[in-house]
Amino acid sequence: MVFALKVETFGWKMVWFRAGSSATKLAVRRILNQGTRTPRYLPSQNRSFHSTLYRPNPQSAASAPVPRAVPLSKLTDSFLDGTSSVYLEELQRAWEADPTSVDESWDNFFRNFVGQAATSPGISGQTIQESMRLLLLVRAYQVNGHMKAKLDPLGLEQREIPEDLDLALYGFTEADLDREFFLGVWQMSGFMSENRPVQTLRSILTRLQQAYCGSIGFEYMHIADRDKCNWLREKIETPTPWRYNRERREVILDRLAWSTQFENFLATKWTTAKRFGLEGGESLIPGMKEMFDRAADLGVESIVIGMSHRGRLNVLGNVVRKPLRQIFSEFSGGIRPVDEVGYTGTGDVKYHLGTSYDRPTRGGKKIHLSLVANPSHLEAADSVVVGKTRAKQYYSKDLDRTKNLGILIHGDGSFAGQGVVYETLHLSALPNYTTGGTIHIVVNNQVAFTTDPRAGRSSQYCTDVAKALSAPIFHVNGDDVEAVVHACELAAEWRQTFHSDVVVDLVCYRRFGHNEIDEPSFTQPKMYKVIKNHPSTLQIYHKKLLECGEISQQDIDRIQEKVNTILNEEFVASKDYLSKTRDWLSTNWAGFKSPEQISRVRNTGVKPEILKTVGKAISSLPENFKPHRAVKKVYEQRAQMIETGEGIDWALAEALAFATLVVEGNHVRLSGQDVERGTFSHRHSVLHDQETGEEYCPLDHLVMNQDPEMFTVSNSSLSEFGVLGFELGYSMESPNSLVLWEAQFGDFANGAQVIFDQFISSGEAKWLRQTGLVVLLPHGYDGQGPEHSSARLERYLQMSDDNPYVIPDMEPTLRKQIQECNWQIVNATTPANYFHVLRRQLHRDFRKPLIVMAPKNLLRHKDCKSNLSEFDDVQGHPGFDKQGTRFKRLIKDQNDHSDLEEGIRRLVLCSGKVYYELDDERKKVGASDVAICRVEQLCPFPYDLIQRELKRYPNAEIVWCQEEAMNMGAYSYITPRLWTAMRSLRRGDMEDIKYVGRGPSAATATGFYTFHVKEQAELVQKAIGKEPIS
Ligand SMILES: Cc1ncc(C[n+]2csc(CCOP(=O)(O)OP(=O)(O)O)c2C)c(N)n1
Ligand SMILES: [Mg+2]
Repeated sequence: MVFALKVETFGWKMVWFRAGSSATKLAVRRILNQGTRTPRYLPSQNRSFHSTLYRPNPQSAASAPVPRAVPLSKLTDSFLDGTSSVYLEELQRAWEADPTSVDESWDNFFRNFVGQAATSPGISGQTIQESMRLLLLVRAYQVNGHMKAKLDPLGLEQREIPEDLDLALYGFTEADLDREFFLGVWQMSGFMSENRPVQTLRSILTRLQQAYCGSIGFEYMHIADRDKCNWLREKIETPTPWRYNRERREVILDRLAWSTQFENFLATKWTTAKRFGLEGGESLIPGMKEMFDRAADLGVESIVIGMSHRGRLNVLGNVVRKPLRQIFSEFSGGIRPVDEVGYTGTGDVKYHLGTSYDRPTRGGKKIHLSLVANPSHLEAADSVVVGKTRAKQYYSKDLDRTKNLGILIHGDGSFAGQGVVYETLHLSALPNYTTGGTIHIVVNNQVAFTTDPRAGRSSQYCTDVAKALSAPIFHVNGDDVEAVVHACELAAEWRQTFHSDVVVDLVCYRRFGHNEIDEPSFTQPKMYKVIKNHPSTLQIYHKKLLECGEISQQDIDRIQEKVNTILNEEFVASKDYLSKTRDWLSTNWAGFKSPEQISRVRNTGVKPEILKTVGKAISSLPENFKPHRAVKKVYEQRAQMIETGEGIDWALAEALAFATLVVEGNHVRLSGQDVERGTFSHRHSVLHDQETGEEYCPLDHLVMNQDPEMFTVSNSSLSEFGVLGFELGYSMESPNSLVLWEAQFGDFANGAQVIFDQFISSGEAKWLRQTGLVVLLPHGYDGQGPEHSSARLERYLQMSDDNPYVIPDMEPTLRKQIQECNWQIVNATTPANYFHVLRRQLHRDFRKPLIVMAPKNLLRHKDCKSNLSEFDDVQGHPGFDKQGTRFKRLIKDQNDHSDLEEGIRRLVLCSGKVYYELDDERKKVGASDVAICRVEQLCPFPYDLIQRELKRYPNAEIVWCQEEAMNMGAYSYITPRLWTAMRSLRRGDMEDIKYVGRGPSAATATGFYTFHVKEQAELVQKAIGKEPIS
């Protein structure tokens, strides 16, 4: 009999492969694969087939093994290798000797398959082929049931239903529907669970359809983890369909009414205003609110939300609870905020603004909600939200990441189309970037502006990108508000259970045009014909509730009236509403100065003894640690530099800046591609033991019991847009941190251009949110070709908002120049100056982004060294000038010039590493009548120091020298400002500014090294040479 079973099974398999479609073959292959991939998640004793636990049987404990049921998928998988048949034989022999010695499900199995008397008359005659087919049928629903789900509220979707959902494919007919089948499978949940092994085919099919083909389409079988799939099956394949009670339904109704009436109200009061309404997708609001309530029940205390235009005002008003009167007031003309300090920035359109609020939840808890401000650029705020969430987790010591949650609302077009979605998703499981899962909701209105999905994406669903991350995806019909709520709750539960991303694809429609004054029928005539006659989600829900008799027309009217009354009251109150900038500032930033309030310039020098102590800590390694030979040498040299106080190089200066900030209690975080070692092998902030591979980061060992995250340096994923956005979001959460992002080479930063243009350069002006983010952009012409030379300094300078024709108050006690400017751009040339500019970021009462043209060859340049005395705050030391030790915005000539040098024939102003080449040339030709000054801070322009130098050299020809092409570098930025500085001293006109540098060029640099050397030599010679510059 055992032999017969084996042959039969094998025979089935042959038949199957002959008859099976490619889809079913794929399913079989998946089953087999899953069988081999998942064991690493199983408890160890269950890993192998042969180690199945036996149930002790008092009578036959010694003789017969007591097996547990074996997953049938495993049986199909391993029947071919013979080992399982041995096991089965054993099992069958044990069962024949004593049917109670095996697990109940096996008892059932053998009763049926070996033709013994069945306990249930209906099961008799079930063949092994039928079992297998039934399993595949269930499996097919799990995999592809969503293809048959009723997702489109408009009923326009034309999807081909996969043939593997067809009963006939499995050889079943009508006649089989009332037969009972055995289905119990070990370590499976839901339908295949061993807890409900026997069911009629009809009931299996009905429940499969209800579970997988109703208003929610579940996509999760791409997840390799068996436990996660089982968890979902447990929730999906419930014995009876889920249902909300009357009380819950009333809450859902109320929330849907708010969502719907809010849009209606705006539509009637401001008929021609653009608001990017939610009509057609109103169930988003009850969905989000119920999701938040569930999340709060499960421990979430704070939620950071990111979303674009669609439904944003509705979310702001109804979910985040921005005062309705404020929203209405902004609609009526966007009154500029006024408050005691008066700074207003430029403001932004109403559907970009953010806000935050503490909201009571259904369960009686409070949850903090913040909606981040965002630009028009779809999806650009994704990683900003995630970064902010991660920062919240750090500051609130949310170690298991269950208290702070990030939620992103997407559009269907943008989710599928924008690359930053993928870049953000890929941060989700990285140790230094994970937030324990983001919940994504796609407001899938099946159109993007005027573009249909078939023209807008190549994937079946707009959410397919998330499958790469093994995120479950719940597609849900937006017209079934209860299904939306259910999917949203499930998403919250998933996130709190598995700490990973999950997607709710809310399939809805857009009742009007892209915005309210747009005509959709130009491009989607058929769709809009259907929409015209389609009842609203609220009307559909009213009907459903009235039909089931749970809610009366009076209840409905009461809710409607209440909502309308409040909307009207708020509208009246909006007329007198005066917005305050306070509404925009978050609590962590209390006490920080707006550009209106002066923040005193502070010293950034550090006490010598602290420098020595931290210097030692960051240059020593544990005794038994075995670094790479070359790295060991680097560390020995660093220790030597600290010891002698001489020759401190760039990397050590940076480490000293980080270390001193950390010991002062600040959080420091540096991220970017390969930043741990440093692209140029100079940083070595994380060392690797050459024998054990163990890592050691000296900056993690500065203070006793240092929180390992207090100093974070982390290689990032190979993304600019995603990672820079993340760090920006991170930096905005708290001012007490130095957050840095480093580009591998400066020009790669243009992959993150949106973050520079839309956020870093203009975020404060638009949204009154400060950030002290530091961006390190390796820059400098050293012959490596067009793609590795330029960080495109000109672009950052061009976006600077300091007025080129107005000199602001430069008096040290009154100077607010940096506060008033949108960002700072520096090209420091000494390690000490780099140290001070980093420290300056935190040693002030405001925060301002800092763009650093970071060096490459200066990292090892013999002259690019500083002494420790330039880092300290000791009077009389070289770094200490009249105001103490600070970042030098301009470094004057190093030739010990007096206050008046009438014999200097030329003043060469430059910035960055070309200085060292100019200085070399000057030494070479003995041009002591040439002065060279370094503009270390390009933006805002150091008018005071430039004028000081102009006065020092009254007879000098004024030259701007740069190594970049004329249409690049700082030239265009410098010229009008230098002229303004000269003009007020009557030192000449625009044409008196002489240019030395490369000519205009399309590419940033030559690809030929020899040509580079020639060009470089020529420009340096010209700048120093005797010939007047034309
Ligand atoms: C990066 C970017 N490109 C283009 C646009 C212009 N734009 C605004 S809305 C929109 C369509 C968005 O479609 P979808 O993501 O489906 O959102 P919906 O408006 O349908 O809610 C486009 C192309 C934009 N805002 N951002
Ligand atoms: Mg859309």
